[in-house]
Amino acid sequence: MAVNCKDYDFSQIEPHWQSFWANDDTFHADDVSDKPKYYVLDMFPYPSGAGLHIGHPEGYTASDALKRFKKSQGYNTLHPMGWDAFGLPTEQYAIKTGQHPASTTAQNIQRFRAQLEQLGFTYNWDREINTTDPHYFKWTQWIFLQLFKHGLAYVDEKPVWWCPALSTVLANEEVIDGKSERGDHPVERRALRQWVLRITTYAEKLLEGLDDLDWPDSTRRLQKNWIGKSHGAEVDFALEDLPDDTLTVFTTRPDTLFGVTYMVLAPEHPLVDALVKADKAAAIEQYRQAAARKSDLERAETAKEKTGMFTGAYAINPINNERIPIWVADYVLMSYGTGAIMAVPAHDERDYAFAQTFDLPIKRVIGLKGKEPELPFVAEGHMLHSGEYDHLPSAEGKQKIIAALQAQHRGKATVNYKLRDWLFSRQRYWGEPFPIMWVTPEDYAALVATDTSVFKNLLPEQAVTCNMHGSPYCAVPVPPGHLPLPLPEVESYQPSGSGESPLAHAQDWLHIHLHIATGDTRPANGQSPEPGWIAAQRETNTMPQWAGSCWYYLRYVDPRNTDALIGTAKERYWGTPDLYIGGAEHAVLHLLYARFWHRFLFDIGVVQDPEPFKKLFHQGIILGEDGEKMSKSRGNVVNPETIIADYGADALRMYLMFLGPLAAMKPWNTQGIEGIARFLRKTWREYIDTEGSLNGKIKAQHQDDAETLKVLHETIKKVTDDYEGLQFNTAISQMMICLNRLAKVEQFSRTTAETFLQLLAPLAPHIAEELWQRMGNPASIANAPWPTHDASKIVSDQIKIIIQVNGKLRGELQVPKSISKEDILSLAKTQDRVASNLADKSIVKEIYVPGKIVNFVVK
Ligand code: ANZ
Repeated sequence: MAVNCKDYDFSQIEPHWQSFWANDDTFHADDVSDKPKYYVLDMFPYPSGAGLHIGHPEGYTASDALKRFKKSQGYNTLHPMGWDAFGLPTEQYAIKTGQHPASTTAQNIQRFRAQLEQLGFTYNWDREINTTDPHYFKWTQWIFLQLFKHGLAYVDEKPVWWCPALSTVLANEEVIDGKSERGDHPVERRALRQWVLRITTYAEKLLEGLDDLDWPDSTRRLQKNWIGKSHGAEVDFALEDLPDDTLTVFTTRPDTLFGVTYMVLAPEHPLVDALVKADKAAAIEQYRQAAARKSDLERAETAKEKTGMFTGAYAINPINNERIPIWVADYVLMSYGTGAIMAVPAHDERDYAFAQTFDLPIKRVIGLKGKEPELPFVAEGHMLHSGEYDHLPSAEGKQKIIAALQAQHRGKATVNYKLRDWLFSRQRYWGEPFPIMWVTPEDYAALVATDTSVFKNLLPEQAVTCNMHGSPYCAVPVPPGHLPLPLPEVESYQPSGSGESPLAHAQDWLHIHLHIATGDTRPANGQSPEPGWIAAQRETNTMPQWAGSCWYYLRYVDPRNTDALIGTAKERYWGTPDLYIGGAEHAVLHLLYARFWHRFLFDIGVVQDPEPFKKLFHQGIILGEDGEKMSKSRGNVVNPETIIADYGADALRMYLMFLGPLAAMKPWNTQGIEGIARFLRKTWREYIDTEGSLNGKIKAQHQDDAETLKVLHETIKKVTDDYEGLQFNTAISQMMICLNRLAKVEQFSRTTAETFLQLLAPLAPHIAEELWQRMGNPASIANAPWPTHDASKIVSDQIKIIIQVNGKLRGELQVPKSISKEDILSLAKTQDRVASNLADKSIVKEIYVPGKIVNFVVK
């Protein structure tokens, strides 16, 4: 049923077709099929209270268009949507209003979903997921338990931001310039018990895997730098006062060993206490405490003024036995390499700045082809003032020095990664609870010794342990049969004053008795456990928001499976997404974490491919009309709902794709959307007359003229290629050319009319569907097979000309058939290889065989 309107009334047409697609389930994805599959994935949104912003429909229009296009090409398509719904703003709203985060989340999701439907996005809503739904996070918890069992999860004391005034842990984004965002109170670093995932075990695989991915180069480069593989050496320095100890440093430049003028230990380095002279101990302790209040990021900043203190102790340079003073300074991080460096101020920027601040000697040991470039000189060059190594290229010297040190057992070649293990816990309410219980080492031993225990195959080879209130505890997993472990109800979403998460308020949930054989639990109620039961305390940390988004694309394939994360047959059919579209702000962490989990799931046999996202595309940021970032304070925010009300969803969709290349950053332009709206109204008029009937121009039996057919087939070809390559703006330009042709001729054929609608449908599906129906075709237009172009209709008026000099091939040119002899000859002379062959020669004759060859005869 079409809509009854004479003019292009999108406010009637669009809702009509949106409910048609939903009721008809037009875009249903079959679980398995004989058809080839096409899975296009959007980065799922955080359902914030603010609703959709204009950046959402940009990427989502591209993916929706691609899905519609691929369906017409005969694919079984999957285009799902869900909600990355755990998150800080929802928790803060809960703290402020007392409203349960789950109900806020549900409201926000409803609003988001309605907004997405208004845009004509036909997601596979029967596969919708929500990371905060216990049916979903059961499997997030399950993956964590696999990581735990395989020794990839451990507990460590790690520094977090702590605000004494608010007595709470703060996230990085809640700390601004060393003050709490809320209340502007000072914050400090404080070590808390945290879960950590051993992503570093996967560093090499994550690096190697990048090579085969069809990703933007910049994103691959960012991942590579984040993993940060450095080739270098560990060098052992003897200590003047501690003959039994050595000071080992990591350096990427062993070739600068002769230029070392001081050493630096990180303030946390274990040798500091032993090395520091008594008269300096108090001052160094104070320095150390100040350093503890800074984050690694802050300490590593090159621009920061350098601070440090001399310990009074000396090391011995293994290459020349020089005495080197040892300093403590916070620009050296305990978390990288060995936590100690040999400083070469002549060839390292930070060492140079430090040496200048503290007036330490600077010794040049690398030069450039006999020259002495300005210091610090950090590039490679030739070695100077380096004894027997003088004049060697630094790369060669590096290898020779490593070999020499190795021979004397004073060093060895090593590789270091910047990548750190992943701090995987938060002291928050609104996150996945860890499916972990803590028991005493004695009870753990009893559990391990019980053959009939449900825990038998769930424990890591080495127990995961931690200290709580001064006593040791061992981690026991919640058995998979008892998952999901839901969040407890709490009275306050405020963190506990001791830095534990709000989960610590739920006393009945926290203190339990655990049945050794079955894994059953019940509240401890202050009682001692009965025989067969042991006392346990639940983990109160929750997982970070990253957890749920690490694997969601797998769950869409099999969202209601209660027995497995994903069923094997479905996984074999759907594999991983064929295309992933989302913002470049996720270029590092989300993509790296997801790749880590996916590779792990591959290693334990859950998935068939080692990489989750073979093809990735980032949509560009849309700026305000003033060319600035959209922001409430600037008042330049474009609200999708207003645009839809004024122009319709089709106009918004098309305009978002017409703004410029999808990947480009581009400003919004209100005049531009007017242009698109005109194009849609003009399309309507070519098909529907002012009475609301089919336009008499469209004739079933009409034979289109050659020019019309040429434009049409060019359009089929261009639009098909452009959709495939996500070049929607140029596809639209071509459709405009095609429409102009249709408007110009007196009549055009029904086939042409239908083909044009099919090309338009992926981007402007409502109007295309409406006109398709009014032409008497059954909905949906998406079910009609995609048109293919007829090459013979596109007779090119370009010809290829061969260019010769003295009969030898020197180039070729694509030119219009009608080109004049003068033009082709002068154009030919500008070709690189032609010009070089004409240089210093005189032309005797210029021959042009029209449409074929230019030949210059020279001597
Ligand atoms: C001597 C040297 C001379 C260095 C020179 C550089 C240039 P990447 O490439 O990032 O791996 N370094 C080592 N451990 C450190 C730590 N824990 N904190 C701060 N700096 C550390 O950098 C490795 C270089 O960073 C190492 O090589 C070391 O300085 C420094 F002309 O050693 B180099």
